[in-house]
Amino acid sequence: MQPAIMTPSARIYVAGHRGLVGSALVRRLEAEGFANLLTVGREDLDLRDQAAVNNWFQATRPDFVFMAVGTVGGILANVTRPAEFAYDNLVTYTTVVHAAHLSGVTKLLHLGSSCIYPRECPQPIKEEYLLTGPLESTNEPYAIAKIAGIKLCQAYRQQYGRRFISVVPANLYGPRDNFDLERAHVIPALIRKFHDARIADRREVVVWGTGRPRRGFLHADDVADACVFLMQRYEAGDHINVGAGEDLAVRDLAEAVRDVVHPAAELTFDSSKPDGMPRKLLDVGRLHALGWRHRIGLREGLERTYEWFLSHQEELQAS
Ligand code: GFB
Repeated sequence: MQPAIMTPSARIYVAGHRGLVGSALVRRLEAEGFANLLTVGREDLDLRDQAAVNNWFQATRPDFVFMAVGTVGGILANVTRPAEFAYDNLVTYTTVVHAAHLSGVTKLLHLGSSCIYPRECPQPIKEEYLLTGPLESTNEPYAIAKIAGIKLCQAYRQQYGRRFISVVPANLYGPRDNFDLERAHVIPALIRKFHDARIADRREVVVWGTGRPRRGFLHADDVADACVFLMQRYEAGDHINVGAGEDLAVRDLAEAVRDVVHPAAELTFDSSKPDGMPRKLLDVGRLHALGWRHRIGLREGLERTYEWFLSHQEELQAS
């Protein structure tokens, strides 16, 4: 199949443009000179409303869709709001994929998540391990919605010949992340905790869990770069992993954040909090074979994210 190339005048819809990945995609696409970016806020379009989504697609006629939208959060948010994570995501992926089909979108890219793989997966995790074992319980509803998104894309490919693809990123972080401790993933949560401790002239910082789980991280600008790359070149129905090909223990991550934000701090581990999956390191062999590699190392990415956090204090306090 010939790749579907995004020309500079292509109409490109970034669903979720205010989020971590969506905002990175908008920055990336604007920097590349794509002039017809389409975005719409939740106050103007409820993506869980199929009729409204159909009407919006018919009116705006996107050629390409980056489905970077959804209800997301860290381990605690997944445990406390499983119904929202299931309903919002299952319905949103369904409405967007179906409307994209009805309106004849040229190509759509769905963003999965590394939590779709079985809890006890061999590592690094290859794409073919999907649905080979039970999921991690702390994020099962969210993972099932993400898997449903992948299967929807495949079903519309199979039945209608649609060019709908899925990418599965590592744990993401970067500017515009959620720094609210109830909702945050581990990196923004630790930035917030070390920052607050530094401002209060306090040394102790509490890290959830045992510190032993291992995670692979990828900066939002890198995932945006990979998504644009794959939109232009990847035509297969199988989902594809996107990551840096490296992981580290939460303890080592906490020490790295400490070094950037509050070097005098001391770590305490609260093992009453869940660890989640023991390890999530994506195998990125397929992606590397296509010629893509990440650019932003963890230390640089943490520094850039902390700079963003410092320069957006007012915005973060208002939200
Ligand atoms: O980033 P995180 O919430 O997501 O947590 P998951 C990663 C690890 O960091 C877990 C530990 O072992 C946490 O216990 N951790 C330590 C902390 N301190 C903190 C803290 O202050 N806040 C947070 N949030 N974690 C999510 C899934 O899993 O990852 C989602 O629930 C999704 O479904 C997302 O896949 C990418 O990697 O455990």
